[in-house]
Amino acid sequence: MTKRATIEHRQRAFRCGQVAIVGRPNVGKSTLVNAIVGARISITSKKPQTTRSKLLGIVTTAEAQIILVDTPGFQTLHRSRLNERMNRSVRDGLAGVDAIVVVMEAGKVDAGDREVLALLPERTPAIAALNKVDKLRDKARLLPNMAEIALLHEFAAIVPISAEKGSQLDALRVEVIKLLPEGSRLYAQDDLTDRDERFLAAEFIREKIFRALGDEVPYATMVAIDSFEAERALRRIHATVYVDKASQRAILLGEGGARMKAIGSAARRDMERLFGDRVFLEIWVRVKSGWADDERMLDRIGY
Ligand SMILES: Nc1nc2c(ncn2[C@@H]2O[C@H](COP(=O)(O)OP(=O)(O)OP(=O)(O)O)[C@@H](O)[C@H]2O)c(=O)[nH]1
Ligand SMILES: [Mg+2]
Repeated sequence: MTKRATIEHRQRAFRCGQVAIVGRPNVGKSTLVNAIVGARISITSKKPQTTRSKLLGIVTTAEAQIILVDTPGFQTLHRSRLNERMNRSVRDGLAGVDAIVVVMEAGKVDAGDREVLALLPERTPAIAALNKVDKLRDKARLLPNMAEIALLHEFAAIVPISAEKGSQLDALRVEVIKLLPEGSRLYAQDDLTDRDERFLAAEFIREKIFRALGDEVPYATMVAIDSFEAERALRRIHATVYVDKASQRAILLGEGGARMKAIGSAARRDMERLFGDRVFLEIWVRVKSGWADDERMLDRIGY
């Protein structure tokens, strides 16, 4: 190798590291993870507290492998074993990462954002991603907003983005890669996530429930996969959706089971897209009061 080639090689040393994505509920963390990874692996909805547990989103380019740690939004309102686990998942997500991306909504800093900023470990470099710029009517608010945020924490960069529209994601990725240590990749080139198909299947069902129903039922819902069999080009999946009360079961089923059927079809289409094979999906709905405080159930789901 000539001297020049060696220098170029050094300049282009491969980087690999873990990046925690944190922020208050509903700011668009999971949408951002999906947008950077380029596949829908983390479920999203208009409702807060959609993500319940840590999940990795992995993206490998010619120069780096970025391992994104999607976390639940930090919970301050309700108390249950599930919520305690969700907060633990945020704290665990922050521990031992190489960098942090704090997602906030462009144009405002609220009390929830401040609570998240207070959790940031001092030594880990952090970037502020100001999401949903597409929603910000008065673009003149952006500069003072960035100035305000610069005073709240020592950020390596502050990048306004739209995870949904895909704007400024390249700029964000460049800033993220700068913070990663040199090193070879930890996951295979084409890995998208650390979670298995079983977990993702349960999550797709939960996503459709979050999207289809009001403010009560999604939070009273948990999805368990009873069996998951891969035959040639077919996944045969049996799932149970648990709810807290009989009234919620009736809402979820809808007239003649129509609502649950629509939820199942939508979830199945997502599974087929991600798994690349046909899916046979059967879903039962059962009542199990107090599941959110049942440690054994939470363990079984992988929350
Ligand atoms: N207009 C707009 N909406 C966005 C953008 N990014 C995310 N959203 C929407 O914001 C809502 C919340 O997105 P999620 O990705 O589920 O948010 P989250 O931070 O992961 O939420 P939790 O997991 O509940 O903490 C969804 O309805 C998204 O479609 C964006 O850039 N612009
Ligand atoms: Mg989320």
